[in-house]
Amino acid sequence: MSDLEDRLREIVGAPHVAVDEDLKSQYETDWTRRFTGEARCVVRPASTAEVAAVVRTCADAGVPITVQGGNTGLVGGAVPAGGEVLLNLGRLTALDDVDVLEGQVTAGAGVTLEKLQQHARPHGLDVGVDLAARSAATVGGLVATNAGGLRVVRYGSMREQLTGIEAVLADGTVVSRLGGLAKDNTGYDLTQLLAGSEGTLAVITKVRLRLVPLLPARAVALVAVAGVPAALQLLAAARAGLPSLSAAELFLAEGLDLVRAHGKLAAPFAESYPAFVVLECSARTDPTDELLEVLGECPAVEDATVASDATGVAKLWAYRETHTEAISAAGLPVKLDVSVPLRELSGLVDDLPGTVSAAAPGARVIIFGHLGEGNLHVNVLDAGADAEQVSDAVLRLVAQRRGSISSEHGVGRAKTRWLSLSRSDAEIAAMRRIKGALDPAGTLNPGVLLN
Ligand code: 2HG
Ligand code: ZN
Repeated sequence: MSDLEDRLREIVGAPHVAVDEDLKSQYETDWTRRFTGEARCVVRPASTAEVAAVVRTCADAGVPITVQGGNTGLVGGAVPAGGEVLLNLGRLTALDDVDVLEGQVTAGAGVTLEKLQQHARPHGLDVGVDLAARSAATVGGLVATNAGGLRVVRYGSMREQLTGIEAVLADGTVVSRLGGLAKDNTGYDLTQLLAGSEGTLAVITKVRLRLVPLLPARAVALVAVAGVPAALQLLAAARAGLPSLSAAELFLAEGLDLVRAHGKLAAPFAESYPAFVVLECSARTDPTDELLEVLGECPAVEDATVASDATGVAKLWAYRETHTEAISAAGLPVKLDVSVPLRELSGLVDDLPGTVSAAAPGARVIIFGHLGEGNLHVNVLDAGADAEQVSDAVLRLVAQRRGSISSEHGVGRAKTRWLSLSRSDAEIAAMRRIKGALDPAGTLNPGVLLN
């Protein structure tokens, strides 16, 4: 092997540099199986100092780097295009004690969301972000992609949880801002700049996160509604009437059929309905009564089933949370994560099937997502060779309705072509200048976000 691999072995130890295909392959394909590329080697450092040395060594050699956390992304942002050093941060698992006074914690980039939740909860605190990939998704990746998930309606996305960051710049310099000051107006906010930068500006090695009070009492309603307008009517009632509202999710009849077949789940209602909303309330004391009151008064509710015990809650969530795996088991979907203003949501859902079948005759569309943010996960199965046309048609439709071509999954490699549908030329030019200033040689995640 070449000098570069030898130097990387000196930095992280030989067992943590993989060059053989059978050792590299698990890192080279993303969760969707759609995005894959060959890494020159996979390097797994265990500390910030090791990351800095790896980045500096690659920069000196002029070799690009692909940065990877838990590899649960869905837009090809953490897998190589071909020839990069794949920098996997899964060994950065340092986890500081929970700072109960500040209500914050500092975690290494490789700590999984689930591990962080388990760490915070015994202190009566919790992580504001939660999502189905919690057991594998790492906090570094969640911050780098500004992940959203199931509780954005209450606590915002990952950037809202962030109070500080430690990162390695493209030349190997370490910037560290982990003091977690609640107020700190001392110039450009590098922490927030790196949130959602998808590994293109720096390698995030540690994050400092604000925690939220642990709310152990949960009540979940699965509500059958007549369609998206009714779902929105219920959302408005829930926002106004439920101070404990912690999630408002949407799925449709086609998705329900798929998850039921995949997970062998019972029908939630005796009759069939076109659309379903999951409402979750979380509080210190059982919020079931306030949830039932809102459901009882809202004319949009066709039928509802409510649970507040852990098993019942998990059963209801399964109808929504297992969409991704059920779709993946049915084929290789085109995954489009989009959002539109809530007033445009119903029109978009109406237009999607026609738009998709015009682009890919015979394709199936499964639509679900985060109702509170107008965030739809448009999954298209059986698009075959027409995948690119489907993406183009759907993303243009979203742009016409003043929406975003990437709501919470990022741009990755999947959507660079369409960035101008959501960002003006002036914005993209400013983004390129930021990229040029922080990574002048373009070695960090080339081809991701900006092409
Ligand atoms: C979710 O909300 C995730 O479950 C995955 O963002 C979405 O599979 C998808 O398209
Ligand atoms: Zn989602």
